[in-house]
Amino acid sequence: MEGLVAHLLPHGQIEPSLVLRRYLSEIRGIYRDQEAVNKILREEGDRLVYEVYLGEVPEAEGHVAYCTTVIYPGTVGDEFHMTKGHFHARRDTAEVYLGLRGKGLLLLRREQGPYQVLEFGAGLLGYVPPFWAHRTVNIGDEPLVFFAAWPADAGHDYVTAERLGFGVFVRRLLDGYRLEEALGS
Ligand code: S6P
Ligand code: ZN
Repeated sequence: MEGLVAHLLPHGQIEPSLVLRRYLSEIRGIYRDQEAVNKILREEGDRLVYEVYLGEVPEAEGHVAYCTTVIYPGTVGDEFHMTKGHFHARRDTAEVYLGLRGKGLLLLRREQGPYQVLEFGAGLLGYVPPFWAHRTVNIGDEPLVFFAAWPADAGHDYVTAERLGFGVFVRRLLDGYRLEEALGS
């Protein structure tokens, strides 16, 4: 491929890019309160939780993949909107996040060992080391928007991340959030 310059638009979209939209019905398994999921689907219909604007780069060794993620504000029960979360299929690959807008948390965990919770958002740069699964949570009242770059041949393993979870639930409080340890993490 040739070099390119893409546009970063005011709401965080990249142009050109491939847009992935994650709706609640598709990612419902990440939420603890399935009754709350059912209630939303029944009363409001499906809900757009987050979007990914993926740069058009070959998934091949040597390339750097990049995207922006826009997580809309909201809760499901008392849990905040968040990404599905994943390990990289090639575990020895890292990733860099740059917060562009909003307020969030970066949840990290290894397959064995402790988890980590980092405050992340506009003006902050997050580093996900090799071997750590990662999930982002929007704990604010506006979209959480961030840019990410990672080795393009890393691949994504959602299955292991779903099976292990991230060790904590992030619950909304009137004036912020509370972390609640998940059983068996
Ligand atoms: C890709 C990177 C992010 C996420 C995006 C959505 O390696 O970590 O671009 O893909 O934030 O999260 P998820 O867990 O649904 O892929
Ligand atoms: Zn990743």
